[in-house]
Amino acid sequence: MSDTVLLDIGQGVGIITLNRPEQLNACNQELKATLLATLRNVAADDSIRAVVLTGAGKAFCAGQDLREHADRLDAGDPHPLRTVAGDYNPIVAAIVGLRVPVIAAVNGMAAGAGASFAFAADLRVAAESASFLMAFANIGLTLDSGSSWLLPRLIGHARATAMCLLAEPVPADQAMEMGLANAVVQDKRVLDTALGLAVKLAAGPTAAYAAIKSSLGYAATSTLGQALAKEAELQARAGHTEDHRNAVAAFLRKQKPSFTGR
Ligand code: T3D
Repeated sequence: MSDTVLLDIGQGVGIITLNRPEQLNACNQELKATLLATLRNVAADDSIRAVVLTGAGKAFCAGQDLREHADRLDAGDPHPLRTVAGDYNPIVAAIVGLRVPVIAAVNGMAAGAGASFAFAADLRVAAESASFLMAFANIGLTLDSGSSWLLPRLIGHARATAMCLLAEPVPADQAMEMGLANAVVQDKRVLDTALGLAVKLAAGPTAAYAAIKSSLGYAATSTLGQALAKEAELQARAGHTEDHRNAVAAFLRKQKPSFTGR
């Protein structure tokens, strides 16, 4: 497989690294195809119980490779934006659809679709030098890669509107205040901090985490009545897991539970 995306697996964690550092990990066709294939491999690998998504070098991801995009425009491609439906949509759906917790280690600039990849994660650990840029309007484009859905849910409609219309970088400390970042750490600690969180989550109740993610995702577009019904359905399933039974027993013995993920 291409080295534009790397996958390292250890301690129950899959670390996915976008790897075109000279281009700030901008997404060319090869990177997008490799990322999607990697996400699908991760989804199929039961040994991976948490995921870290990060970028090589000084940036997280600068979004669409604009050189490749310009070539398409220059070539008179009749559908120069087809990559949105063809590549970005399945990538974002694959990130959001992972059953295990996903942590974005935002090591630097996250722009355009690159910002959307970070928004699609469950948690974001940002480096002090990181920033988030809704770059679309700067190049005369509108929102894609799920940002219209994900961003307002993270920071609210008003802040999302400002970020998207003004299209200015939002630095890590401001992102933290907005609730966009869950933590801001020194640049040199960003991957280790995200990895530490991922290792902790990978040793947790994986089936319950999957249900929690599913429940929150479902409730985002449902009525209270529907959400209550979904919670009851998922809780009934959680009640049958080995982890639930063992954790209750451990609690009563005043012991720390250990989880197998089943
Ligand atoms: O097909 C479609 O377009 C549809 C899909 C849309 C999804 C999207 O993601 S649209 C948004 C695309 N991304 C952008 O508009 C961001 C463009 N980049 C920037 O605004 C800036 O580069 C950054 C704010 C991200 C970083 O600025 P800075 O000053 O830290 O770095 P730089 O000097 O601008 O960039 C460093 C190098 O990376 C430079 O290459 P060079 O001159 O050293 O050879 C630059 O051209 C390259 N680079 C940065 N972003 C991209 C890129 N190359 C290709 N595509 C990029 N997106």
